[in-house]
Amino acid sequence: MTGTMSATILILNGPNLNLLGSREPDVYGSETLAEIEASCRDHAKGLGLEIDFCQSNDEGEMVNIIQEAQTGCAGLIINAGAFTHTSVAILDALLALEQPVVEVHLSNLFQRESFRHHSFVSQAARGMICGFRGQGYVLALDALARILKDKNEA
Ligand code: CA2
Repeated sequence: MTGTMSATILILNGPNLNLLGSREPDVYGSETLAEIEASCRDHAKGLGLEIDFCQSNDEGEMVNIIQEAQTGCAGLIINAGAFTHTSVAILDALLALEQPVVEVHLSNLFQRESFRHHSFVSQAARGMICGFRGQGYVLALDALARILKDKNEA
């Protein structure tokens, strides 16, 4: 990254995350996805980063979005929703991506059903933040900002 242009972080959300705020606030928190996006925008500004925030219910579309992230973004934050536990296609797309990936989940996966304990995404991620509800996205932005800073200084 050169000059005054700031780096863009892609924040990709998977299936059903558009429903946030409406049901299961005890598991996922009461914030809507739009409110989480607003906190991310606010926090990213303080870090000197731009964000591109999106959501898809479609596995193939998520693969396309991850492939497109190879150009034009400096890092990826992903909450792949239920595809976390099922999708080798999303894992393969993430493994092909050169930019750093941070995985986020609203809920603490390890306090939930055993099928949520395994994540394909984790195999391609620098790290995972789970259990902090919407705040996890802000923590992931801090983690990526540090990774990018270290990379630029190397
Ligand atoms: O904790 C997370 O962030 C999850 O990625 C959320 C996924 C779930 O399948 C993962 O195991 C963990 C589901 C998101 C569904 O969100 C809803 C929100 C409100 C009402 C219904 C679903």
